[in-house]
Amino acid sequence: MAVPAPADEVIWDPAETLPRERLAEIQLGRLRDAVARVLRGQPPGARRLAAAGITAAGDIRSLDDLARMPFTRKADLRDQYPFGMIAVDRRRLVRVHASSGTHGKPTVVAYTGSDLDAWTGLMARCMTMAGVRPGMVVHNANGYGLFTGGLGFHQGGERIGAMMVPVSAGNTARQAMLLRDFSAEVLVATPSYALAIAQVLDRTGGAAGNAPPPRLRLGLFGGEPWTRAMREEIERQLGLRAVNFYGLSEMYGPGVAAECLTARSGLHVNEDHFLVEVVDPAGGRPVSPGAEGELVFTALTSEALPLLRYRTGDIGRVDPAPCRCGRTTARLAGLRGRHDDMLIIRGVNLYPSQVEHALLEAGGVTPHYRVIVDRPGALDELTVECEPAHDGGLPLLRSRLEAALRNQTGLRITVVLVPPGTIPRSEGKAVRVIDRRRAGR
Ligand code: DLL
Repeated sequence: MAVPAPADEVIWDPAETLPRERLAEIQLGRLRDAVARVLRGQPPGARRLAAAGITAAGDIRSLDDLARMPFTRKADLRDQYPFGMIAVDRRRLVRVHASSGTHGKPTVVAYTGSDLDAWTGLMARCMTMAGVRPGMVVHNANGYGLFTGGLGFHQGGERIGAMMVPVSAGNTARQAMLLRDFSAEVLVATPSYALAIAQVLDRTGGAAGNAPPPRLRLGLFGGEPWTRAMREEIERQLGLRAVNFYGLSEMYGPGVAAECLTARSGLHVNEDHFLVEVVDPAGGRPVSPGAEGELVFTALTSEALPLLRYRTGDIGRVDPAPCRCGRTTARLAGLRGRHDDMLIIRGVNLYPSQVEHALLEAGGVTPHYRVIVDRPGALDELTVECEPAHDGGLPLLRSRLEAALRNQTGLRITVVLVPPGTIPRSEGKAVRVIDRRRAGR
């Protein structure tokens, strides 16, 4: 049962509150269109559909037919680098973006004019749901360039009628100055960069009485996994309310899902543009409803890059329960990072987010940390580097952190306390894991 939206809730697009049956009708129509675009313009996708017995859009009779379609993977984009998966005439493309790959070449994505318009609308929708309103000053510290986090938020904010400050990432001391001088109300950044900015504000403010910027009240953060404890830390340091944004370049960029400020409990998926499935990362079979697994998205509206059943590698859950904000869309929960980032240490699965959770819950350290994996002999060894928040009591702090890590992960992990400021600060997506096993050192 849908819940009526609270009187002060602003809904950007009626699609956010549709009855589920109406949403499913729209999804089915758009899925057929997406299949038609693949059959017409994306030869590798069309071949795979044909092998699964789908040669015309009319072969899709219900949303259940999605399960008949083969998956698309990141490797398909890599094999077809840079433009082989683009389904329209190259002259119709008006923009490219890319995400830095772990395998050398980036993953390249492209947009037609109508794709940009749809993406901008989705960002306006998500930013509205997160509390951005016309006239607000929005400081965007996501990198402008091939990363979708810069221009994605930029376009969405402008469409709302907010005043976008396109600072981009880097030069952190200047970020602090501009945040204050322009009276920013909203900060957009990756969570790890938000922390780096907070640190500079703290250092340059303090006695002058101007840290953090007094009007700052909202943070739109995403692009990398972050724990609840990290959120609390960022909120405490910057004096704002943090809202989680999720997306990936292959599905336009940010704007796939975001939290509403009203509940901040799970990220509403824009299901009229993206079909979401959750599958077992090993076999690809659907998990039982509400269970954790790999998120798989189908791009329903993209003209340039209609990816069907795209395996994101991201682990999370989908909660279909109606939200008290009045939206009827399902919500992503438990986002804990990419399956590829999971370390297997002496047979135990470990996500960097578990380390983050243990460290911040235990307290006494700054929120900057690195996980170092090494194999000095026959067995893997894990070291966590972190910075003490205060002087003194270091041996005690160290054993307390090691106990917390052991409790959280079941593994014996050595803690190395390094001088404050030693852990490299991120300006975008933080690199948390240094794996020395494969490097041959
Ligand atoms: O990171 C798009 C984005 C920018 C989303 C800014 C939100 C805010 P890519 O560079 O292609 O696109 O990286 C996508 O980042 O598959 C996840 O692994 C990870 N990721 C993004 N948002 C979150 C999040 C952008 N809120 C990849 N929580 C995705 C956890 C996230 N992981």
